[in-house]
Amino acid sequence: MSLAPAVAERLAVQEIELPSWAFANSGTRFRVFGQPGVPRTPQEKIADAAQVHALTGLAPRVALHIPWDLVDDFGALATFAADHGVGIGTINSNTFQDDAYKLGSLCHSDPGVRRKAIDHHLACVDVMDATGSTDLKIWLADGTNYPGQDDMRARQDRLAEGLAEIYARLGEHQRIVLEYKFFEPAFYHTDVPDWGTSLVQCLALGDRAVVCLDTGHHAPGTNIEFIVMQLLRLRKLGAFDFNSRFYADDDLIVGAADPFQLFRILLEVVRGGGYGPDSGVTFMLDQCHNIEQKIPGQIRSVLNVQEATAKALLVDRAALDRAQRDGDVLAANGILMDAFATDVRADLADWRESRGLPADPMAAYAASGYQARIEAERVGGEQAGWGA
Ligand code: LRH
Ligand code: MN
Ligand code: MN
Repeated sequence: MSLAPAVAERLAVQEIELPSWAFANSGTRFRVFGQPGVPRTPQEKIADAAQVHALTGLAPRVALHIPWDLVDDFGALATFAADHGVGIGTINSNTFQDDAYKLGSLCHSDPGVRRKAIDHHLACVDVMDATGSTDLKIWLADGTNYPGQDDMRARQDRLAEGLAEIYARLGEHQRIVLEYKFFEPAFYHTDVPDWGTSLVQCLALGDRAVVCLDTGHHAPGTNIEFIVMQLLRLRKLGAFDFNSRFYADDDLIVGAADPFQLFRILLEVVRGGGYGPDSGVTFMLDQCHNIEQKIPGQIRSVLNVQEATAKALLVDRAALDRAQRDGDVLAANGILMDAFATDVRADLADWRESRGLPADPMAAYAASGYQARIEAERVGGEQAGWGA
């Protein structure tokens, strides 16, 4: 059996951005674990990400986090990336690692702190201008730990005001993607805790403000594919941060904890027109590889997304529509499960080979000698920023 031409064709347009921070040292709240050969500079992170793309054909862009990836000349960094066969993707702002932001950033009660946070985002747009990036991803650690600590309503108003100033600075082809997260690091309330809040803030801004859905940012049992459906229906889903979780914001390998959930999410993505380069939906990984090797961890991750996508594309839509119209519950469910249970791995290996890629990218990386080379060449790799 081989992949149907229609499926193969659609898989060929898949693009998944890699986060630069996935390649650097990371860990938990309790310990950052160093690994030999990790990148010391943004350039080395990009070089590692380029390996993932070279072996899978799936990851043509690298997302940056500012200031983790600060360089003097971002234009030169974009050229460096292009020389390595990749581009610069989403620019992620960071207002969670500065003492000034202890009580918040865009939502802080002190106008001076809000000014600093807004200016940081304006500087991120300068980076986008230099790199050609189109998306400014905003995730805020803002929130409170204790009831009464601050005025939730005033914080929401300050947020709207700050976002409006940042939005006004965007170029015509640039967007804000506003990420939500239900808790952590704040535990009583979070200022952008859910897709509804993100949506409401984005609607107030305009067409070029859209929601980012990080798959790890929901309470256990949340029907994430329903959120995907609703945001696509409203044309307000802008991006995914893919990862997987067992308990909280685990940042584990996408598709590792719950491949069925990933399949269901991708099914709604395909159903709702969120798949492909012109859909307006950016696929990105947001992961850390604390105990496993980083480059193979990223290779496995993009392959997991590809595999789940292939299965989602396999669903017999016409048969499903018929079963749904007929109210045939078991037939409809069976059609989905047939697609999910299909083992597409051999077909995907053939498909890769037909495109001049290694059939088994994990094995190809292990055989490439790249890991031994970076371990010998690089000493003193840097942290992603976690626990720094
Ligand atoms: C927050 C988050 C957000 C950050 C990233 C490093 O938990 O998901 O996207 O920018 O982690
Ligand atoms: Mn995220
Ligand atoms: Mn997260």
